[in-house]
Amino acid sequence: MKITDIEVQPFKYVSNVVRDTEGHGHPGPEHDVTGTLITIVTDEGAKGYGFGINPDVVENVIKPAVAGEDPFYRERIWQRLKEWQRLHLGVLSDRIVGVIDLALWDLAGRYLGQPVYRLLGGYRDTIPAYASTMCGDELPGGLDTPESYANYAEECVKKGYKAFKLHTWMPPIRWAPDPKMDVAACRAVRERVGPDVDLMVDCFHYYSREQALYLGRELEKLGFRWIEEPMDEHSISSYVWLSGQLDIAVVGPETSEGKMHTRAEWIVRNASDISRGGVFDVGGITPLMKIVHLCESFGVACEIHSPGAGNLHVLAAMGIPGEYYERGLLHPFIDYDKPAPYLKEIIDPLDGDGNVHVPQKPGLGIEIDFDYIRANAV
Ligand code: LLH
Ligand code: MG
Repeated sequence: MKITDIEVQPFKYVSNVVRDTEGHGHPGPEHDVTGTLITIVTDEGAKGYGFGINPDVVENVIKPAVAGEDPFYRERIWQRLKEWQRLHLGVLSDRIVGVIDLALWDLAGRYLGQPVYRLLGGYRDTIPAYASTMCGDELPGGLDTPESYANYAEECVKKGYKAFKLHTWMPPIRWAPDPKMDVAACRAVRERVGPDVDLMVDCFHYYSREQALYLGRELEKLGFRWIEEPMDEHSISSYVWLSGQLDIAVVGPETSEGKMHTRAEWIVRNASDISRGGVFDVGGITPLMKIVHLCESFGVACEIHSPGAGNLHVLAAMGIPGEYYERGLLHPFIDYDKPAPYLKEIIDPLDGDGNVHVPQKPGLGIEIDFDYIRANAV
């Protein structure tokens, strides 16, 4: 089998998530967004799908690297794209490599009539989820006060969630960041949901060592499960310093570049207690499984970053603790259960016990609404 083409179909849809000046998402007015559907096409009719690469990147970088390849040679294709990144990182991010890698896994699953997690080697088909909030805001009744976080946490627990993660306030909010406000929100949530719900925090990502230590020690008193990315992840020494002093688990790295190499360095330096990564942080399912096996070799748990089909299949194929699926980002004003207009259904419905179930359809199991995309083609 050979890859004969990679098609890109731009299309319009309406979104009500807006980005603030620092790039964080919040609820906002409806507006048009342009997306792209990526289709890997082969000479035998097998296809794999993904979203979100611009046509010029596909034309100038992806096609030269993968055209004519056997789509089942995922490792060779991934290694080649990684090599292309050395000189073309400006256009070929790990996110883009991840889209191609996921589309190749999707193609393999569709062709073989198997869900991706079974091709990876299945371990479980049900994964507990945590409710992961958007970053704090100043929307009345949204995520604007410690009490609002507590109200929302209570609502999530009523829906079945057994765990809740706060993304707290960050710039451009005038008074943020503020570790004391983070503690106030965490305390309000703990008091509201009681001792049996796992709680985590993902705060401003550029606190100083002292601010992060203060926050960590307060969270220990509140019985939090973990603290995530409180400092710039490029400073591994800062994380060694922090982890060495805290009892609460430090999770990371999440956004740091370097794929499995970075995770290996963090593990050998004891920079965190639990490792982290998601398919779009590290360049796909192929490298994320390497990270999972790396963690397993060192007896380190790995918490997977972000929702989505690729991460769900990896979680279902992990034989080591990667305890939770990150379901979000959630907000009281956003209906997460409503599928994006170009999808027929969401990938990760929540059951009443706070679990998500890995899709059993061939491939990644994303139900694409091809009619919608055709009707809204740009
Ligand atoms: O800063 C943000 O917007 C969030 O932290 C975001 O990156 C989110 O994906 C995350 O970190 N989840 O764990
Ligand atoms: Mg995070």
